Formats: sequence, structure tokens, C-alpha cells
Amino acid sequence: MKITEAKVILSCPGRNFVTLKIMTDEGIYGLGDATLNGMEKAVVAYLENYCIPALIGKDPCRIEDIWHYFYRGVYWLRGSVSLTAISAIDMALWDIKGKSLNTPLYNLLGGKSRDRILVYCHANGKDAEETIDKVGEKISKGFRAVRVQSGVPGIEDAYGVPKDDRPYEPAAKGLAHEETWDTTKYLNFLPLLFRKVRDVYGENVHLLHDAHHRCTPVEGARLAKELEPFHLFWLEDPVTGELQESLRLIRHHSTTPIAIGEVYNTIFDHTTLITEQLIDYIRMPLVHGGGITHMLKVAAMASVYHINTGFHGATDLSPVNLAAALHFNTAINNFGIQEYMPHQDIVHEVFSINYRYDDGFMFVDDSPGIGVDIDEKKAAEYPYEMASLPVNRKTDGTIFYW
Ligand code: KDG
Ligand code: MG
Repeated sequence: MKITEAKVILSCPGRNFVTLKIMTDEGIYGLGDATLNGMEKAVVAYLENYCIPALIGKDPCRIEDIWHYFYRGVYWLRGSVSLTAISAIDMALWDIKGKSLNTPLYNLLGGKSRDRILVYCHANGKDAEETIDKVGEKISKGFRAVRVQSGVPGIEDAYGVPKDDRPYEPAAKGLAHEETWDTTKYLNFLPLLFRKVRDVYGENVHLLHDAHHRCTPVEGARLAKELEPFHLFWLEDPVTGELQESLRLIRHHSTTPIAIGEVYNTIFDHTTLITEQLIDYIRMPLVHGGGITHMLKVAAMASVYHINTGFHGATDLSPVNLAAALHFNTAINNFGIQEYMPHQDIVHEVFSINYRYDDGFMFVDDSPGIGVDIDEKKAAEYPYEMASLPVNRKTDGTIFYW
């Protein structure tokens, strides 16, 4: 088999998605997600100008070799733009392999290790009262695991909380808008919130929280310690994680499980975290973490150290990524949980999907390969609209992590 053509489809059904389609001389094609929120066109340019020309004529079955061609073969290693492009190529190649062997992706990864995929949803309210109601709504829909985010008294913009009645979506049209943040108010509020949530719903639901990189190591340690009585499934991104050693302080002060990695790109971002057992869940998703080929290695390494996966699954990752993640989660032994933020209906006009949610779990069907398709005509009806993630400032005006 030979790769004859490849193209990038940039479409905005409600939000921007970048999809790579690789075609072969046998008429089989594969899809890969190449969406990097707010940096879509950078990935498009890298794919179109540098990767696609080099792919033409290659044998799509040589997935490992092609992965290394674009990773190790390139002098400028790493980085979110290039790894997102590599992820898309890799996903599309696995999709082609599954279709050519007429088997679902999970079979190529070792076959089923489980029948259903535990997912967590988001409950987010403008204040504690509304958040507590939202948690109840999610529990009544069958969710066994709920991420709890709330507006914080005295803070204008808490992460993860919608400003209107539409589903939470942080990227807004045009250049980045600015938000403001106060860590002290957040740290004082959060344990009180979780006390109330546990008081109302008891221990029989998994609770998660995303600090979204906004604490220093010692603040993260305080937060993890003060949340300990509420038995979180995980505390996500207490610190930015650029400095892996900073997670030591948190670990030494608390038994609250820690999840990190949604902005990481390679295994080299985690080696200290994994080998020193400083985290419990690894969040790097297929779409930004080098695709299936690389994430198999990350998951294998993590499994040695009792660390499970908990892939990022926000709406800015496309249905192609979600389906591929569900196959991956079906196959590996050290799966932990999958984030599930349903896409808006309009997204499914462009992408036809092969997965479903039912009573707290997700299921992927047996279609060959990844099993998601794209309607290119529909995609063209929704042209790209520039949108950016916010920029964050402390109340005194200092730039801070968003
Ligand atoms: O594009 C950024 C979002 O994907 C991110 O803010 C979502 O942190 C996130 C999460 O845990 O879903
Ligand atoms: Mg997150």
C-alpha cells in the first residue's frame, strides 16, 4: 500500500477543528485529529508545507518508522505544534491499518481489556449553590464521576465556569481576552465547597477538580492537603508542571491523588513524575501526545509505576480523538478514567461517530479502524473563525497562568 494524497480539513462547526485525511492507492483513507485550540493554523501550516509532501509515496503500514521519521528525524524535537501534527499522522495511519485489516483499532492494541469506559463529566456553577445543584443533575444522569468547578466569591473569572447559559467553552472569537484571578480567595473557598458537596451527596460519587495550573507548589500542597478529607478521585494540574520536581512538595504533604499532563507533548515531560511516583493519572491526550504510537509507550511506562491514564477530553479535541481514545482505553490495562464533555449537536453534522454514552460509561462500536468519518461538504459550510484562549492576570495586573 502507498500513501497517494493527504489533505487538511479546517472547519468550524461551533468551534474550530483540524482534521488530517490520508489517502492510499487502495482507496482506503484514515483520519487524524490535529486540533490545537487557538493555534489551529500553525498545525495546518506545518502539516501542509512540511509533513504531507514527505508522506506521499510512503507505506502507511510502517507506522513506527513514520512516527520516528517525523519525531526523531526532525532536528527541532518536541513542541505542541509539531507533536499535534505527528499525532494526526499517527492516528490516520492506525485508522488505515484497522480498515485494511477490517478490525477495530482496539484489536490492534491488544484487544478488549474491559467492556465499558468510565467517564467523568463537568458540573460547573456560578456559585457554590448552583454548583451543588449541577452535581446533582449529573448524578441523576448516571455519571459516577463528576468534575466540580465553581465561581469563587470575589473572583471575576474562575476557570471552568460559563458566563452565560451556554456550555462552557473558553476560546472566544478573535485575539485573547483577559481574565483576572486571585489564588488566596480560591484556596480559602475550595475546601468549603467540597465539604458542602460531600455533605449533600455523600461518598458514593467520584469527585474531581481542576486547579488549572494556578497554584505555586506550596499552595498546591496546601490545597491537596485541605481537600484530603473529601476523598477526591483526583486533583488536576495543581501546578503548571513545567518543573516536574515541583510535584514532590505536593506529594510529600498529601494523599490526594494527582492528575497532570494535558499540555504535555512527549514522554520526556513525565519521566520524573512517573519514576518518582509523584502523580496518579496521566492526562496527555492522543491528539497532543504523539498519537497512539507514543501514548502506548507512555502508558506502558506509567503502568510499571502504578499510574493510570485519565485522558484530556475537552470539546476542543475532535470526535476523531475521542473515538481513538475510547479504543485505547478499551485496550490498555492501566486505564483510569476518560474526560467526557459532549460536543454540540452541530459537530455531528460534520463528524459521524461510532461511540455512545450510557449510564456513566462510554462504549465504542466494532467499526474498522477508529470508526469516525467526516463529511467534507458539510465541513466546508463552516469556515474557520479565529478564536483564542484567554490570558490571565492577577488582580494587580501581573500576567499569570491561565
Ligand atoms: O483548550 C484548553 C482546554 O482544553 C482546557 O482548558 C480544558 O483543562 C481542561 C480540561 O481539563 O478539560
Ligand atoms: Mg484540565
